[in-house]
Amino acid sequence: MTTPALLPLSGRRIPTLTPGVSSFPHHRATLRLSEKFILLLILSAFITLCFGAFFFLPDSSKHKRFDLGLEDVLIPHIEPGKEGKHNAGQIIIHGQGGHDEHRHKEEEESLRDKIRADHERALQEAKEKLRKSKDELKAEIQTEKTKVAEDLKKKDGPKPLPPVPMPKLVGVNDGDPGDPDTKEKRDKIREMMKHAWDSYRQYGWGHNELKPLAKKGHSTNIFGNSQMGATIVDALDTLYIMGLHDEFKDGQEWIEQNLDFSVNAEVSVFEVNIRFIGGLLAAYYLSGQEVFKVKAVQLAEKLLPAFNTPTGIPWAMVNLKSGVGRNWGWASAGSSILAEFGTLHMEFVHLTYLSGNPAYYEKVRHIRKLLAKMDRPNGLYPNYLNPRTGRWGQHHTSVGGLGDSFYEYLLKAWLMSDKTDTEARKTYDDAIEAIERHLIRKSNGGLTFIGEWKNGHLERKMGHLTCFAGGMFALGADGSPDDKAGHYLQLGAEIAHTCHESYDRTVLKLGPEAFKFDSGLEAVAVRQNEKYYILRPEVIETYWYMWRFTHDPKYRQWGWEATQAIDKYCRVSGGFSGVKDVYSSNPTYDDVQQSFFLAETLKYLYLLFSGDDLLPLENWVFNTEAHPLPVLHMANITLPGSQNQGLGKREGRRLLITELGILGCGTATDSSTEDEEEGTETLQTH
Ligand code: DMJ
Repeated sequence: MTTPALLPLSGRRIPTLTPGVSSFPHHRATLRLSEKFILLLILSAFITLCFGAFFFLPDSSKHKRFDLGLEDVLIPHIEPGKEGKHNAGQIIIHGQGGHDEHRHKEEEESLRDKIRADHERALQEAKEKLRKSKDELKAEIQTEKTKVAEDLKKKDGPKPLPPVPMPKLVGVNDGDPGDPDTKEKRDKIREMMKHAWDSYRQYGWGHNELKPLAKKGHSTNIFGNSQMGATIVDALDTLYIMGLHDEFKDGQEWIEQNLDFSVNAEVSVFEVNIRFIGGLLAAYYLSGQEVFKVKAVQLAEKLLPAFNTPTGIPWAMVNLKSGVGRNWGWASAGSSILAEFGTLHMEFVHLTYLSGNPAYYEKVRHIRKLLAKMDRPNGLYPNYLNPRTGRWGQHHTSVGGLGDSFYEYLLKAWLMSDKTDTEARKTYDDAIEAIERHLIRKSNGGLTFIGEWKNGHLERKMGHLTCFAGGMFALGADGSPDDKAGHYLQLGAEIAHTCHESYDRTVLKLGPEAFKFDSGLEAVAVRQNEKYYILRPEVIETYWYMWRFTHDPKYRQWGWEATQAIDKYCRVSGGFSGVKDVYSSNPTYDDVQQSFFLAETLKYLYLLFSGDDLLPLENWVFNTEAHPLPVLHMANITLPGSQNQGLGKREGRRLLITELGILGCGTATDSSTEDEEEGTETLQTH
């Protein structure tokens, strides 16, 4: 029996206690009003509760989910055999759709394996890190930092380059030679340029180079697996000075629309610098088109991570996307190459000048300072330097491959600075003095040659590449110490003569890659793999410099011989090709039209048959890929707002130097940093 405990006391009747009789009446006909109200309240509360339960309590599937272990809910499901391919973050809930126990276990096992493998990999990486030297770790961290900084910069969008005073540009076109015969020859060279360009345009457009026989694009490992139109960039300034304006425009358009450096390609820092940055800078100065300057600076930024080594000597190669650098596998003991890290100065000074970013100049200045502190065996610079230890590799010295343009850039740094960079001039003079003492000899037949120094022994062999040195000696004659200008001009003439002999003693009248002065041999190649000619410019380059300094007609005559030989033996319907044996009357082709054929060989030939007013040497310095860069004469520069107008040459120069901290002269900002000092501590001198 239920006790009506809920009834209010006021409603209870106290029954009389009569034994055997019920205390309460069995029924009552009606409820009181207050009782009715309370009952209604209870009923409505009950109904509300039921509704609430229906809508708000979790359904059964949710209950099921809560029943699963935490691991099942939070760890993404990895289907066996599909590791690494599943959608990142996609969560598959176990326990649904009837997964059986076996599958569940397999998945757990696969997860554990993955976690184990991850741990092992992390452990391995940690061990490798520990094995690396402090300096290498520092360099790696620096690379990462640079990358993060670059990514941040990218988010803000590219910063516009600051306006800088433009050097007054002298002699950028025409150069009419005057007499009709020379003009005809010059026209022929222009026609050859057009054939080379048109063929590339038709069959190799956008590729780095051209295969003129296969009639398709070509590339080599110096450009990685990129398709960066090396021929277009390398050829631009030649097109410009030859007045091939439509072709120049076509090239410019391709660059505007297609030249992109965010590519996953491992490229040669040296080659990209001399061909691309040099080519773009020259195109900018000649044409005034901003796009070339912007692209040059963008590309240069991509090269900077190559300098993140323990010593600051750059790697030979860098991946343009990741910024990871390394050296050529063939180089002595992991070394960087003298002619590569020593051939950046001219372009990097201009990059700082045009971008206002001191980083470029600091990098090359650091290299120079580091080299200045090192001992040099017999006063010579070995071709190999280890960027980790700062020690020389093998003691090989060459004025040809691996060494050549290092010496060239010392002289040209001085010339480009309007002869104020006297440190560069002194370094050049000392180096050439040691080279003359140890490497330059006369053959039995009276030919002056430059041999190769290998561990204290002179190899009596000269490379085609070494032939550029005739022009370099002539260019450096003025300003040489002890009034030796005549001597150096003479030395230039002797080298030009020897190199001409190397051409003249072949069947095709084209020079071999290397030639000997030994065992009765004079200026001829011996080994089969030294008999090729790949459209190289160095001999013609020397003819041109000798022509400019002497106006001896034999240089034009020799240049014309070479032009005819190239046109006769290297020209094919799809362009120009190198030949494999210059001693064979029936040579085979190598099927490559090198980009330097358009940048250098044809440009030097064209200049040889032009007047001296085209790109005068007082105003222009040619980089090692024949890209002309202006001398930074302050007298010729008008600053915007004309702060320095009316200033004398000296004051004007001081202003430029102080503003930019460049040109390595006494008044320049000293950019040496603590890092630099640290870097040199690791050096071992011999
Ligand atoms: C060019 O790329 C440059 O002249 C470089 O300095 C070495 N030689 C090649 C052409 O022979």
